[in-house]
Order: sequence, then C-alpha cells, then structure tokens
Amino acid sequence: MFNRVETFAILILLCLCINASCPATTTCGDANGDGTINLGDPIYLINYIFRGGQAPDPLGKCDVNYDGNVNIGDAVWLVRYVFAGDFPPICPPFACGGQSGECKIFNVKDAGSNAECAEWIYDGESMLSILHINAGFNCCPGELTFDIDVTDNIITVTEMEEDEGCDCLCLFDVSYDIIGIEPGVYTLIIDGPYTAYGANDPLEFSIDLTASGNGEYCVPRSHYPWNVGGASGSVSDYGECKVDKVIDSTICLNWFYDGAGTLLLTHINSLANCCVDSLYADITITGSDIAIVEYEDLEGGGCYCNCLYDVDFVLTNITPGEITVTVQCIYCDPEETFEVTIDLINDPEGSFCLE
Ligand SMILES: [Ca+2]
Ligand SMILES: [Ca+2]
Repeated sequence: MFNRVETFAILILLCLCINASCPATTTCGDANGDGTINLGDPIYLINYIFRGGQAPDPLGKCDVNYDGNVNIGDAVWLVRYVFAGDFPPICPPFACGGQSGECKIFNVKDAGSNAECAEWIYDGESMLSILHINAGFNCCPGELTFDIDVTDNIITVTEMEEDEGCDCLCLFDVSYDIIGIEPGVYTLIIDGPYTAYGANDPLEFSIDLTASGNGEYCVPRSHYPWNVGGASGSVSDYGECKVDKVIDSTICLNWFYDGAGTLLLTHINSLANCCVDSLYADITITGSDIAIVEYEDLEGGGCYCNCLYDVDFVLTNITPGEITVTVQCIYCDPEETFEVTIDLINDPEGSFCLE
C-alpha cells in the first residue's frame, strides 16, 4: 500500500512538471483539430498544400497514409476514408510541443546546469510525454520542432531549432508529447543541435513502456552550454625530462591565483617515465576540494628509466577562498601524495614542499 501511495505521489509530482503539449483533440487525420474526422479535414489539408493555408499543427498528424510525407496523397486517403469507408488514417508517431520556459541564466556558483535530464510519463496506450530539462539550444532558437523516428524498438527524437538568432547558447526546458508509441520496451534517444558540442553523447536510455508509468534519466554534462561556471582543470605543460641535470629533487607544489578564477599550479619534480608520450591528469573539483591524479601515457612503449618533470596545471572557475589540493603522482610513495590547504585570498601565490 505504501508503494502505491508513493507511486501516486510521484505521478502527481511529474504531472505538475510535464504540461500536456498536444491538445486533447490531437488525433491522426484531424487536420483542422476540431475533434472529428470529416470532409473538413481533407479540405483543410488541400488548403495548406495548394493555397498557402495554415499548416495543420502538428503537421505529423496529417501523414495519414504513413509514408513519411504530408501531401495530396494524404488528402485523397482522408476523402476515401470519409466517403467510401476505406482504410482509416494511420500516422507514424509524431510530436507536439516546444520550449516550456525561458533561456535559463545560471549563477557562476550554481551547479544546476551540469546535468541534462529527461522526465517521462507514458499513458499505457500511445502517448509518451517528455520533459527535457536543460536542453541546449541557441539563446534565440525560434520555434522548436521534433523529428520522431521509431525503428526496431528504438525511439529517436531529434530536436531542432528554427534559428541561430543570437551569439550564445542557452539551456531550456522543453516539453512535448509523442503520439503513436505502442506499448513495449524501447531505447529512447534524445538528440539536440548542440549535444555533440564538446563530444557529449545524446541522452540514451532504456525505457519500459509495457504499461503506463513514469521515470527520469539524467547525464552529467561538463561542456558549454552546460556546467556554466563549473570549475575545471588540466595539465598545460610538463617541460623536459630533467634526467641530465643536477637538480634539487625536493617535491613541491607552487601556486598562483589571479583573483579572477584562474589558478596555476606547478608540481615540481613529479616522477614519471623518461619517455612519456604525454603526462595528463584527472582533476576533480568538488566545492573547495581539488583532487589531482597524475597519469602518464606510454603508448610508445616508454623507456627503462624514470625521471623528474615539472608539471603545470591550469584550473579555471576556481572560487576565491580556502581550498585543499591533493596531488597523487604516478610513482609516489604514499607519504609523497601530498595535501595542501591554500588561502587564495590572503596567499594568492606560494609554494609548499615536502620535507
Ligand atoms: Ca477535423
Ligand atoms: Ca503521407
């Protein structure tokens, strides 16, 4: 009983979020949207096709012969159905909807833009309602349209914008209904014009539509227009292997903070293979904690020796304040994995060395 109540509560919650995007009367063949299919519909369609009349909204409900186009063949199909009782309208799945909010402005410290999500509700028969949260579009995208393809239990939604009206990208919440999805288990793929920007994959997840239900799926996004203000960092340089030089091998971390979000770090005397193809790092920034894990790329096979490098890192969007940096080097002993707490406001430049 508890579960049922819980499910009901979730349904209510989702229903509040996902607004119906198709008018209640939206049915395949009802070109003029008056709730019935009669002679008025082929006339409306012919007006649109030949006389520049208003387009059926959505247009997809008029591909009544299921051939992927809306043209005179569909009007003929409707006439034959109305007068001769021939085949009824059968449309491929189609969508109605659009953006359900303004371009979202995120604060620099706001983590709200680093996930892209899809909430969905299925009515158990035909209609799959989707609320696509943090969908990336141009800031001035004009009208949004949705191309729906259903092949071999893969539903692919391609979201398209009419315009690239502004010199910026933006995140929107977009909601639409897809009509004509039969019960079953599907893979749902939602792709937009900027998903590939920054090598993001489209949203793709398995969705059980064997009965009415609802769910949510999210992926983290790190690249503009997502993750606005998100801090990030990478190796910028690692110089030459210092094997031939007489050096002080003290291991240090030098830092310089520019007061505007950029933090430069140098790991002095980091040990790595003499013949690295590259040195790189995983840098995880969680609040004020910065965790750096160094790696070497030895695709060329490397050499039978190690040497010392000075590894530079550039980190951006670092909020002023006290931070803790941990650096895990490639061949460090545990005591050489060091942790430094730095006050970026009072000590914007400094050095910490291991004993
Ligand atoms: Ca009608
Ligand atoms: Ca057609």
